[in-house]
Amino acid sequence: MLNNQFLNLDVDGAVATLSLNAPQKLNAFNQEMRLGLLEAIQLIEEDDAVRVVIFTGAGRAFSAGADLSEGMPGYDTFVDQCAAEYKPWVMGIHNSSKIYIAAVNGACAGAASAVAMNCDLMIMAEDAFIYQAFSAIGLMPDIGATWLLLQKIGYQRAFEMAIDAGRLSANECLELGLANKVVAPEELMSAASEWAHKLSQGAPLAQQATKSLMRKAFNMSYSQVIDEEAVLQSSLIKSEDAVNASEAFLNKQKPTFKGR
Ligand code: T3D
Repeated sequence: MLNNQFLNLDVDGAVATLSLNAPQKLNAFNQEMRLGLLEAIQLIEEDDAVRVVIFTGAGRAFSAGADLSEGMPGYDTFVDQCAAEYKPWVMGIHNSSKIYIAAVNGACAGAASAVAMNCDLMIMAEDAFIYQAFSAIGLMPDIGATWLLLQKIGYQRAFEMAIDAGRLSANECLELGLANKVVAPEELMSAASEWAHKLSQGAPLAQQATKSLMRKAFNMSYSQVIDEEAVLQSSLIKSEDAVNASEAFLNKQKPTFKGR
């Protein structure tokens, strides 16, 4: 049970929805929210019934990034603050066995852009945008935004976005491959929920193996990836789910996956 005034966590079967909840400040990350996110992501990870997580923001924005009215309460340096209040839960999403879908409504600025890009999938409302707000206030991308932008949109575009406080509309995000889907604002949460429930019916072991390898494949050679795929596939091939799904295919039936 999560008890944090700046976060809502709802679980509906295999789908959890984690909402940032400080709409008056466009869900800017304050300290209590950041510490709550660490707790929320741990709670979700420990819940075996949850397969897919929708990460979104209450009100008219996903999040405006760090709460600029707060500074760094309790820390001398951002190195310490980042290590204690951002990195653990951001890496929690990166390493999670669950699928995270960012459902981006309205502004998604600064640190929040890193959080959304770090999710496994992204659905955006037509009027949403990703905003590299950092340079507008004399900062550089953080919380992994440098790495994420480079990986996703290439050096020239990433550099321009970073140094020129660039904004990408939802449709531009779709074209660039940052977003998977764009929908009407009023359909965002229903479309995210429908997608999440559909994914939660997929093969859990295959989904987990795919995420774990895709999250590290950029640091591996082509040859190493082929070998690692073969190791993971060897164990998937012998799983009850894969054996039953092949049988179901041959019998023209729909498979049911149990994660075994
Ligand atoms: O310090 C550290 O922790 C270092 C770490 C940095 C990581 C970062 O994330 S740096 C980037 C921080 N974020 C920003 O610089 C974005 C600031 N916000 C904006 O540029 C705009 O708000 C938006 C473009 C996102 C949306 O614009 P708009 O016109 O739709 O809304 P608004 O009127 O600017 O904002 C509405 C309210 O939210 C307003 O409060 P008010 O006047 O109604 O009382 C505004 O002050 C507040 N708000 C918006 N963003 C933040 C914020 N309050 C605190 N922190 C914010 N980031």
